[in-house]
Amino acid sequence: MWGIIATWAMAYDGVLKGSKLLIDKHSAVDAIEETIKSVEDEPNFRSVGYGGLPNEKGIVELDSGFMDGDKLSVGAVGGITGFKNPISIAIKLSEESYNNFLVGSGAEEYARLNGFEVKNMSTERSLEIWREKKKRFSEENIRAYDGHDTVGVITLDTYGKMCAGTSTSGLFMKRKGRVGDSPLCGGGFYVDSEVGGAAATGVGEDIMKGCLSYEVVRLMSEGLNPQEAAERAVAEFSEKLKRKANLSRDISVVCMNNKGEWGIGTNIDEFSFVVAKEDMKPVIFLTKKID
Ligand code: SD4
Repeated sequence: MWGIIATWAMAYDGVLKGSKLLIDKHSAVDAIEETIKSVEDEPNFRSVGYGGLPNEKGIVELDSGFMDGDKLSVGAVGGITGFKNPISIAIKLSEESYNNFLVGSGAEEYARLNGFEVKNMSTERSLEIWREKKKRFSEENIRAYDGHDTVGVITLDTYGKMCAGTSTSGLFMKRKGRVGDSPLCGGGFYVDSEVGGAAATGVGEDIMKGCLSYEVVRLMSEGLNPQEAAERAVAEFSEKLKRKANLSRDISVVCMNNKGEWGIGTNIDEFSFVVAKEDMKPVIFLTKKID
């Protein structure tokens, strides 16, 4: 059995590419890299990779994380600028014995030393969105940080290996140096091939408080099926955040177990995600709240 689940409809083409690799018996690592790179490379997806949402200074700072569920190895970059594919750098970092999570100039130096492709990740469009927002900020009191999505992916290969990965430009107009949940193991992603994996999207400041991806995998390890695990983790944590901190911001999670069964949890009305499996062509799903 092989399988992929990914957050947001923008992952569809990437999931197609990743599926082809899994059908050809490539590894879960290759499939996740291909899937996420495809989203990073598309300038029209404005919250991931090339053409991503700039920070308050107009700079595209990117976060990405990767985990190998066989070895439990993790690699991540936070606030990296000027490199084409943060996911590939995160994967490379997961192979190191120390220094697995690098941020800012340290991550950039590592990428340079290891020959990763340099690229200005701003586009005319991303700068235009930023200029427009800046202007409106000074004219009216609009809410910062709207409009952000992370690609979060879980892959299962025909050998039973599972991986988890994320990539994002984070919250729009975020403070310089702000790092969200996406590169945080346990928060933005988690995977253990003996159980399954999960990846999150939404407001990182909230997701990280619940170690949400780890919690979903933990619930699966206790015997819940993926749908029950994802639903329960998001519902219970959303309720807790509301009760303790009066917070009710966006949180969604996708997950898959090592049999290729999948699930999602969300506290928003419309959440899209993509699933492909050995016995199922890639499908985009959209949740719809029924009152
Ligand atoms: C972050 N979790 O940087 C990311 C953003 C995101 O849907 O996923 N938005 O906080």
